[in-house]
Amino acid sequence: MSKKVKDFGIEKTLKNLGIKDENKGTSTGGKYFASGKTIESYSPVDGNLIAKVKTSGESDYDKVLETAQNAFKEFRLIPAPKRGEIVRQLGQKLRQYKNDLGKLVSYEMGKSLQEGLGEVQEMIDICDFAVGVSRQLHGYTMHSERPGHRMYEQYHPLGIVGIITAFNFPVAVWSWNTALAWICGNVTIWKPSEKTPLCAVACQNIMNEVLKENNLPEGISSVLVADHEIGQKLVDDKRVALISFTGSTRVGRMVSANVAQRFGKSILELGGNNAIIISQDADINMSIIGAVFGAVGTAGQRCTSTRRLIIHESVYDEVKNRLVKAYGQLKIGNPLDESNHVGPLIDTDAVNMYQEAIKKGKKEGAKFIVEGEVLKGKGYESGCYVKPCIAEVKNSYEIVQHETFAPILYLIKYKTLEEAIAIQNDVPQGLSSAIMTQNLREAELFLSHAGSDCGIANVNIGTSGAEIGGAFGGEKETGGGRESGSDVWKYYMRRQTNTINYTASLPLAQGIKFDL
Ligand code: UN1
Repeated sequence: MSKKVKDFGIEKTLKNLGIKDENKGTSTGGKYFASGKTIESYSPVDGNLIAKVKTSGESDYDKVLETAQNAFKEFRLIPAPKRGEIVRQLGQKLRQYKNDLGKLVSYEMGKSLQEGLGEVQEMIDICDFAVGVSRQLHGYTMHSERPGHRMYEQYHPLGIVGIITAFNFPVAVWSWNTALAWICGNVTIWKPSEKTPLCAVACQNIMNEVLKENNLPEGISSVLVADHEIGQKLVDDKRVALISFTGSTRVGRMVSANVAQRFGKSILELGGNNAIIISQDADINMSIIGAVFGAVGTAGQRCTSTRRLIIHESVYDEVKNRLVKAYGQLKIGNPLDESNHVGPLIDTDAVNMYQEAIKKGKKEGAKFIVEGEVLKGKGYESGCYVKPCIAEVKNSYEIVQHETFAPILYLIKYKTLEEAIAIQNDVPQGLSSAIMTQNLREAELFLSHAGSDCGIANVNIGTSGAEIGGAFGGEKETGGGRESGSDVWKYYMRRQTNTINYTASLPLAQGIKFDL
């Protein structure tokens, strides 16, 4: 461990979270399994090996599934508000571990410490939210068309919920799914990204404390640190009622087809290609902050990252010049050092993709006004640090139509708002979108049926940083799923319609006569 990282107290953080040099990556909350290969987690911050994790093998998989199945039989009988109490306790533990977990997120994934802490805050928020929802799993009561009949609907748990998450939000996305899945009476099996296994081990250690303190059966919350083959088994497994998948559109397309093939349910949270429209009536100061944070926050690796700025021709040069100036002031370096704005990309594969995208963009005609570069030298030894860059492009370029998980920002000029909205919508993805304007007519048009086609549409806010209280997700190639707030809990339950006849006769619906 380098001296620099010692200064940030990583060793203590790992200890507090129960991370050892070698960890067993699969746990049902009681037993640990580790018959698979060993993976090593290197930090993109300094390139150092943080710890090793033994993954689960084929034989572990069935044991985990069986344990989860058994746990479900018990867990579904616990009243929903009591299940909420368990989620409340998880939220309390997360408050206790917030600093450590936030720091581990920052060190293993590379996002800034502030964003790492923000991610843990999202976990705490969703726990609080889910506790409230645990007393509000409401269904409707309808009036029957038949006399002496009562009709209503109720929601029942699904069973096992499989959660497959990406490296960029290595803890929050698990909690969005798990907190809701549990209050709904489901048990969960989490397959985290192989790029951030220690974050998953830490969450599981925290969860295990809650399970133990409440004498709950093992199998309510399992984690499977495993390769994509085991992930595929989970996707194909009939015992898994719902797969919540967060990741690329390419993989999501396969997951969606495979789960549909067996009539399972899925929640898909796939790629975004998010734009901010900056109108002639925008507050330019606010627009610059929103755009820069959206583009370079998490080094451009959020699915909500701002990839495109669609700027009115009358303010185009001003916005462009101020962006160039702002990018000149960005400090790139160790994300645990709070004076830095931008940390590393997740690994050198991501760096290669960043370079490829720049090359491709240039070939298509992109004019770079802030050049990209892979940073070398002191503090950049991991090889994962890149310079955020800006290019003037046409929306039709193939590279602009594609989501590159890196801090590359594209500028596009527009004349009329209708044209800007058409450009904003003219990509295969439909996650997040925003308009910066102080003009009510523009704002409302953007939010109308003729406006943004995305799952998230903001006014005077950037594209990233959604609160957990709203339903999170997007349309088109983003997959159509919704996670976290609002009435998303309904995805985690099956709806049942009940009709009860409390008379001594049996009238048929639709007035059908059938006498014996
Ligand atoms: C993601 O990038 O996968 O809205 C999730 C945001 C965060 C979540 C992003 N609350 O940027």
